[in-house]
Amino acid sequence: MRLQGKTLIIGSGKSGISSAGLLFRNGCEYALFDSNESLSVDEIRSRSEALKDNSVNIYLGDMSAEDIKGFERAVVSPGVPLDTDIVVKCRENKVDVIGEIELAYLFSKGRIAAITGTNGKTTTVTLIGELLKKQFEDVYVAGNIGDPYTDIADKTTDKSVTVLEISSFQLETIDKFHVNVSAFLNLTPDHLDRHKTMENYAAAKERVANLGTEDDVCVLNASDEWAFDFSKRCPARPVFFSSSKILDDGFYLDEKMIVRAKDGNITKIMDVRDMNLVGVCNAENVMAALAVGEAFGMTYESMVEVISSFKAVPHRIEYSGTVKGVRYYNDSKGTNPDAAVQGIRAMDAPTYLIAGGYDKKIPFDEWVEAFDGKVKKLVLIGQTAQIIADTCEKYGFKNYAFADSFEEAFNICASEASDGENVLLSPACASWGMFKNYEERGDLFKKLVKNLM
Ligand code: UMA
Repeated sequence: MRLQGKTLIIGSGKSGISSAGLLFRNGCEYALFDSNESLSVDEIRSRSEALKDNSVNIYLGDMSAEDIKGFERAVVSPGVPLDTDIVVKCRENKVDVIGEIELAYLFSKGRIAAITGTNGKTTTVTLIGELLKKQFEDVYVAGNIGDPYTDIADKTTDKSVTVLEISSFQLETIDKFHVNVSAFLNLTPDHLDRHKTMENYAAAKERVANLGTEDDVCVLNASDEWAFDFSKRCPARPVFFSSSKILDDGFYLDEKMIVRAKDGNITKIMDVRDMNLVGVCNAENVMAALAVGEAFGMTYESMVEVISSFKAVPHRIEYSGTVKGVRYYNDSKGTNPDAAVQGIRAMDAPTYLIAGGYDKKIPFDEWVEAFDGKVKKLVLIGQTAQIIADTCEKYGFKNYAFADSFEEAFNICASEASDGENVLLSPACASWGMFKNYEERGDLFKKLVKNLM
């Protein structure tokens, strides 16, 4: 497909580079903008065949209204807030503003499942990908998970099934994006520096099923007040799951058994103790995945086979080794207090916790309350260190220390923890400002554990 007119790609991260690749492969005209003027044009060009040619303009820092007027549309990377200068200028100059997901969708074929929610998206999306690969030949997994949708969109065919992890940032800039099966897993405070209120954040998440019809399915968590509330206005057919309620119609936990209630019948699907994933949050992820698989016509039997052998995804309460009887866990994906609560809950011994990072303006109260005698010592890093310390004081938790670097925090924990205790990296904050992303932070943790061995 060829898009009419010239496209301005905003952001030179993964999404921007992949968008350029998609437009390049399809013979479209485009240019790239990044507001970071300290970037090097040569370095950006070296990152993709699509940017090598000098005829592709790369703008850094700012753009004049005159330059902007020449574009038909702008494709915004998810990390670029919509109230930034460049986006405002595009709109003022009648340039259509869409996101990278929308661009990819214009080139996409086949059926699509899109999963959103504050926590559990990556595990759920990865598991759904594995389930669907058992039934379908041409399955793609992409999106916020780390592999941009624009990388694969033009490779899909009518027979493809694409499973997408979609963030609230990405949902803000969709327009025609219509998916066959969506899931809204949960909503807890996150990204409030950008969305400002929980209502705005929820509204962005709800867009996942915006264009749904009665022929589409939207999987919703009946135990989550925001997801459940959405069922009242969701245009797609809701299918519920719950870890705390018994449902007349839906997937729920009956003690340790995942069951499916439908048309007055109850089908036992699997015992959660037969899974390699731990914690209630993972039981919820599995139920959501089962509901998505069901919507694609899969049998419970074939799904259970896949689920039984499925292992935790990297950086999500990932066991990273034992040194001198101390067990190390990497939960770098605990990038907000709610996700990090799950990390603490999964610990079964006194725990040295490394936390802190980029300030997303989220309160830490519930997270500190979840320490519940399990956190023996907390070592704080990053922008939020003092804010977290103040919250600890409020709840009478005194055993915390500050570290100037990630390595120092790790060394404090490694030198003080003794046989039978745990060291957990579960920062309750994004890594931005100290690391490129949570993967880099988690990888450093695992490297430091290896160095001790
Ligand atoms: N930039 C501007 N102007 C701005 C802000 C940023 O030009 O005002 C530029 C930066 O200088 C940088 C580029 O934009 O060069 C970065 O773009 P980006 O932040 O959108 O990052 P990408 O590398 O494109 O990665 C994005 C997602 N990042 C964010 O949403 C922040 C990745 O999710 C995603 O994997 C990737 O697209 C592929 O789809 C990461 C994430 O942290 C994992 N997501 C958040 C989360 O999961 O909580 C939402």
